[in-house]
Amino acid sequence: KILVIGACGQIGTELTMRLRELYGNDAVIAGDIREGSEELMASGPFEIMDAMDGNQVEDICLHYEIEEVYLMAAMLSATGEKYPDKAWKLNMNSLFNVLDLGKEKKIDKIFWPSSIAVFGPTTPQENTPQHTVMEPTTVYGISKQTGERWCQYYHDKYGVDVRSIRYPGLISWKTLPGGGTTDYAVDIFHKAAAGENYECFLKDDTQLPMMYMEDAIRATVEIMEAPAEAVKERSSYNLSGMSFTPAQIANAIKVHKPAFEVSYQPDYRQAIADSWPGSINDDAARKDWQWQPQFELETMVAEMLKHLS
Ligand code: VAH
Repeated sequence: KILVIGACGQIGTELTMRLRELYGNDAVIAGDIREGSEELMASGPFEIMDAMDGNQVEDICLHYEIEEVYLMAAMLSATGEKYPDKAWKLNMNSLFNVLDLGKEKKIDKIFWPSSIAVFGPTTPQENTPQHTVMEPTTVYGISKQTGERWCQYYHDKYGVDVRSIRYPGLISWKTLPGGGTTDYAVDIFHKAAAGENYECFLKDDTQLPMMYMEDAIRATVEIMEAPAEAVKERSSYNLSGMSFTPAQIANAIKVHKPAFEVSYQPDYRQAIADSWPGSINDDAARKDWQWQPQFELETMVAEMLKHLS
């Protein structure tokens, strides 16, 4: 049995649906602090739960005889800067709750998402390597960097089979993102599809690593289905789909929506975006578990506008 914690989030929603397609609706328990989409709630077992409550997480795992946990609950970069203590508590306490179940052999396998937010202003910004300087400047980035160190420690010291991916910005249409700096790349499609213009909170030349959700979900399943000995990086894997700037995605949308206009009003999220790399080297994922992205900018834009229009 599988438990997805944070099943109602931007990644969690689509991940839960995919896992249910693969392993059966009743094999995948969805858990979150609040209920999710009608489609998600109708598709299989659901538990209202607090990822920070270790007793509740353990009770649910024992009750449903959970073998694998995908811990998708977190407070993201932008909101984390508004509520630093809450972001740290949610992102770290939830991780220890799940890692400890692995250490106690109550569950067999864990997926935990990291992020390109682990990189900072002193990290090489182009084609950022798997192993490099990481001095993150956001609470979210610090929590992800620390979380990676703990995943490595629990794997090396207690044999916990925890696997992780440093997601770039993720673009999807099924579930709205919450509190991310890369969320502009989702908001822009909702405006374009509605025939409205978009005021972007980042500068037009802010290049960021991005990925279409379809690729991110497939990567998550692929790393979890890989043989344990293939997963050599037990902190977290760099993963890259594409890189683009707001101007580039705006132009790609204009091909479909010629009247669409974007204005640029950078806010506090500009400094967060400036601290992150522009592009990522994911050779390790390609070598160790045969990662291969399938969506690039034009394909993604067509997909997003098709589903949102
Ligand atoms: C955020 N979408 O913006 C998340 C992600 C790399 C960005 O971690 O915070």
